[in-house]
Amino acid sequence: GATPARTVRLIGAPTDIGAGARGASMGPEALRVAGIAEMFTRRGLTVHDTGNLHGPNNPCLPPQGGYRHLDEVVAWNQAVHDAVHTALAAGELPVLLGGDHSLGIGSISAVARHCRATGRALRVLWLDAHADFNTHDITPSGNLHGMPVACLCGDGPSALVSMAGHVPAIAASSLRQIGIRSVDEGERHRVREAGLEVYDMRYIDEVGMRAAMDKALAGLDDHTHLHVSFDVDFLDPEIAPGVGTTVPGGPTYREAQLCMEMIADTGRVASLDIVELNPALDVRNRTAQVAVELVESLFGKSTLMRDRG
Ligand code: HAR
Ligand code: MN
Ligand code: MN
Ligand code: MN
Repeated sequence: GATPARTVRLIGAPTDIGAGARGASMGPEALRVAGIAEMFTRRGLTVHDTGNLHGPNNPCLPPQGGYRHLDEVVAWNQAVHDAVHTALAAGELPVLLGGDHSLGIGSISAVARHCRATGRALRVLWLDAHADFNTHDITPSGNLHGMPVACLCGDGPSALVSMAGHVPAIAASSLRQIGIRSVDEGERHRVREAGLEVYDMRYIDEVGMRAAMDKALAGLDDHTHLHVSFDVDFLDPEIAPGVGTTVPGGPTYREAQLCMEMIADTGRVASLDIVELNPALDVRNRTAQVAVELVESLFGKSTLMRDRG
């Protein structure tokens, strides 16, 4: 099967437009300061940093019709979609430096568009404390970073739902959620109804990260495009305090490393989002550094036994 691209394109999207807390807009620069480009170079990849996208400022308004900042979220996601799609069309591996997780709509819509055009299967790994499966009528906040999975699966405002050019952008069956431990009441029913494959913290506690990841990664073939959407609040707040919505009881450093290493072992990672990093809430850029260390494992860094150089 085709090997994923060896050139990484860094795409900064400095916005917190879909979040409740301000500050994820500083994520892209914090990741650069933590050495994300140098890390990819160490992994033997060519890095093409195309700088930051532009979009509307955060007007900090209350929800309207169940959405906060819908027009602005659409504008940012269109910019992300276009940049990610351009990178994929150029044979590069897009790495979205968020920004809040609403940007997963644009990013994964572009991936879905690309997979459809090239006849590839898609698997999306959603690493997150949250299911992000809310809709306008059940959201407790109106924040669109709590709705990207719903939008991608076809439930949401038309401008977001149709961004891939086909609706739904992805089948619910192509998704695996890992690390989930905060699901709102109405959201829980929707997750069950849609039959999402969720490896929540209870499951990981009971069987361990290894068995959970074996299941989440089952059924990939040589042509599967593997997209990783890494919401940094996936991690336990003890190791990742720099996020807007911390939820205790997440994966430890070692569990997260194993998760990333097992994904790397598939050799199929073809696109990545790093989202929800909030430098305003971080301690000396520690969360950014942890994120970079984990992404290094996601791209094949391993300890002695399995090191591939
Ligand atoms: N479930 C809550 C809501 O919809 C909080 C969502 C927080 N989302 C993120 N991304 N931080 O996962 O408002
Ligand atoms: Mn999220
Ligand atoms: Mn989250
Ligand atoms: Mn509705």
